Amino acid sequence: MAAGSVRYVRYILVAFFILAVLYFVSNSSPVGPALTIPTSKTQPADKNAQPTTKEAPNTHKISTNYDADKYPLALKPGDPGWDDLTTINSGPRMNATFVTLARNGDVWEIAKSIRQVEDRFNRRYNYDWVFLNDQPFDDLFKKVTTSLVSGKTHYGLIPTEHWSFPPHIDQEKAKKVREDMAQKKIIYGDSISYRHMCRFESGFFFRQPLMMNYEYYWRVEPSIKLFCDIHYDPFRYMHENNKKYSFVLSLYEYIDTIPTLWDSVKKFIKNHPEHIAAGNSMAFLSDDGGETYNKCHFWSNFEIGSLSWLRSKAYLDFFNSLDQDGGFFYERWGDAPVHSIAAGLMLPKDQIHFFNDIAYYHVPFTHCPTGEALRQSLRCHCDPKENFDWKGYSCTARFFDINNMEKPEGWEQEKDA
Ligand SMILES: Nc1nc2c(ncn2[C@@H]2O[C@H](COP(=O)(O)OP(=O)(O)OP(=O)(O)O)[C@@H](O)[C@H]2O)c(=O)[nH]1
Ligand SMILES: [Mg+2]
Repeated sequence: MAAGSVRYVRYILVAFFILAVLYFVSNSSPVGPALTIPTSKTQPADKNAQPTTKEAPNTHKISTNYDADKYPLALKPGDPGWDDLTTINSGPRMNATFVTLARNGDVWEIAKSIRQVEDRFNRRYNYDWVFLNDQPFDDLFKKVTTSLVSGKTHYGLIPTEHWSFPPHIDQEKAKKVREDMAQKKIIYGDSISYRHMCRFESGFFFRQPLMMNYEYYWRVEPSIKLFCDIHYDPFRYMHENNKKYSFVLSLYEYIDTIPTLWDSVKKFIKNHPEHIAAGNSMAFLSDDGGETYNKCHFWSNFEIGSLSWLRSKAYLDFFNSLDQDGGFFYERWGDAPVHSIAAGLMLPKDQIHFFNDIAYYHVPFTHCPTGEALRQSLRCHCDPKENFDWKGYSCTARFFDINNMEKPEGWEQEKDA
């Protein structure tokens, strides 16, 4: 071969090598340093990320700059695209992920949840799924979940600082509380790990490195059920309607787990009036203008929400203030009232959404959409008698009332007998 041709071939090989490196870099998982908000797309690798076992190519571009009219959301029967539940959705994708906190032993229960989420929604959208654990995930967990998720899967190990007692907690006092709660037979009252879980879900899941580059999350727990088809992308609904938090079930909290939570909240309101939103949902949380808590909260085992809201100064100030007061350990504060009170006070009312058409079960409550025609058009398999929305122990009617929303036809027949 002539010297000129050899040089030519060498140029081609070098160009090919550069292209291969660029391709590899642009397709690697989004990771970032713990506890920092990303400022650029290129970030150091996450030391706690476990190797991803599948990198399914997401063929649909994540975009916030799209023509929504070109890809209408199929919100109700008859809308364009309503009848298409088989092809991959051609619309844009949000920067969003499913997220699950689980133990290795939860593998078969989370497998059931994933199967339902995929069958009813994600097989047409292929969103990613982040799994988080305080112990390393084992191969079985990774293999089973990766085989079920249609998008990319990522596995993260939670750092000890996010799953342990902060230094200001008095261990003796916390131990005594657990013993007292065990005597009173308060559910999970004697559990340390449950408390770490609640504190983690309240203050840390959204700033794990694997979560940092996402904008929206959808929380999924083991053993949940989805009863109806989901005909549109709820992440897009959140984005296009400027929603920051959403729920499907709401109820009253067990007061023995949060006796002083509202005192801490009032202290926060006093110290940080700048974080309290105009037009908030105080009326959902309190019947006396904020003096006392009525215990209403959104059930956080299902959530679709904005990660940047949770990472905002307002939310972090709120979490840090509660954490400092110690109620995650001196009582048994749950992440559900913590998220709910934060959303209720620091978001304007219209940024909280009730997903009526996402039918859901987590033991022991069911959200089954009211109205036979709706249930049939969504091909639901839930028993409407099980619907919790309008029962006496649900707070959903209150949510409708404070937002001047009309309750669906037939709701009165679903009240307590
Ligand atoms: N890695 C890890 N995950 C946990 C631990 N405890 C709970 N979780 C997860 O945290 C979430 C909430 O825990 P659950 O035990 O479901 O709590 P719950 O929903 O209040 O109670 P249940 O009625 O038992 O479902 C689930 O996704 C669990 O898999 C733990 O110690 N380690
Ligand atoms: Mg659960």
